[in-house]
Amino acid sequence: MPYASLPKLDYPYDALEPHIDARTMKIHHTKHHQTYVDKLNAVMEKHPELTDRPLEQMLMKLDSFDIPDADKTAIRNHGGGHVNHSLFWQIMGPEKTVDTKLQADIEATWQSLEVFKKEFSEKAATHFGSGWMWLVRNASGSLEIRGLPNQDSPLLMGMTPVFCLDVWEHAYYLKYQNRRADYIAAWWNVLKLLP
Ligand code: MN3
Repeated sequence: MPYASLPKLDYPYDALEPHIDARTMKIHHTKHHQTYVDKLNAVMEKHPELTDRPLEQMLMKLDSFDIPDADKTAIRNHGGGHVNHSLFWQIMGPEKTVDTKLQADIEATWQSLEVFKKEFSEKAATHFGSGWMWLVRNASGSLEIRGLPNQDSPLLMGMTPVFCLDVWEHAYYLKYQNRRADYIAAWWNVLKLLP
């Protein structure tokens, strides 16, 4: 049994059209996400003593493991890639299933949903290079917008992921090319948690 496997999507690849196109979804899921799963499994095969641990717990305690630094980096990158994409597929959908508690928390923290979306969108549009924009809960439970590089998970920093937006070029380039801001604007339509 491999440590990790590619999760199935709850919707077909074309379900997020026209905002995210079917070809991007299929390549993103079956090629990019699968590669993170495969490379995570490859490093975990070297450490059978760790395989009874959930990935989230490993990312939270990565520094404490007595394994080579290169293997920690592989778990950070490929394990992060696996948990980040797994969450990304779940927080999107063809129909809204609004989390009213989350919406109220956002409105209490940012005054309004519009102010929050504007700040999140601007940070996502200007995030340098490959990475993700996150809504997280920090250690004291407050909501924060955080941009993280590469496939770094907020779990590495003791933060709890709420939702995330993939701003790697592979997430949007086929449809949007260099127009990352257009991809971000369209993405709010398929983030199912917020109206
Ligand atoms: Mn991606």
